[in-house]
Amino acid sequence: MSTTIKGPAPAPTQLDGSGLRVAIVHSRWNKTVIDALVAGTVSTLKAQGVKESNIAVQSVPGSFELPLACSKVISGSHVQAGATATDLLGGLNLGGSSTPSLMSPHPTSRTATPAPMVAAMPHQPFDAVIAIGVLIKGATMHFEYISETVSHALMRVQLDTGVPVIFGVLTALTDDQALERAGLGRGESKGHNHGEDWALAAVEMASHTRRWSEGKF
Ligand code: DLZ
Repeated sequence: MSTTIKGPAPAPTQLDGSGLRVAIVHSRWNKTVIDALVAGTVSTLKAQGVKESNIAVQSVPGSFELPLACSKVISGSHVQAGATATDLLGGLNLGGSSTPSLMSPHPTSRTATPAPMVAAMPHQPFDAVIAIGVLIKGATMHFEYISETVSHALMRVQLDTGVPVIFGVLTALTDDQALERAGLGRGESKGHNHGEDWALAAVEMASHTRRWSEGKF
């Protein structure tokens, strides 16, 4: 039996991720730990009902790159959703216009049925983004500067965009601390994969944000 009082309590209501679209943006520094965290995140998202086709995984070199990447992924998904909506309307040929769409693989063969590529295009922006990085303290001040900057910047991205950005950046003082937080501990206990918690936080915050945006409380 666990003796710790740490950790998140379960969400007060049942979570349903089936209508959500989620992006994972991860760095590639300390890849062993990153890979385990991303795997834990993806499997818990799926367990919460998020469809595999609605999970996008993008990578960047290091944690310092995460805030800009998250910001661009969010804005790009709005562009993508807008383009899909416009193209679908074009595909329906409502106004009788024969102007071909640039997004169609077969622009001249448009009929009332949208082309397959267009039908497969995501039509909704991301409901949440999970930023995953692993910072491990070294001999210099790099760790302090990057941890501080990235934490503030990720908060800014979520407040500026209104899209939940889940803070999946481990700031570990040792390799062992990082491994334990990815369920890869070398000691008696393997620890706990924090990616699972981040996935739950993403589904909960995405659901809340949608509801709150509609004025429902
Ligand atoms: C440079 C650096 C160092 C020293 N340590 C880490 C780390 O532990 N985790 C991490 O994600 N990234 C590290 N980086 C790379 C920076 O985040 C960044 O990618 C580079 O400084 C280029 O902007």
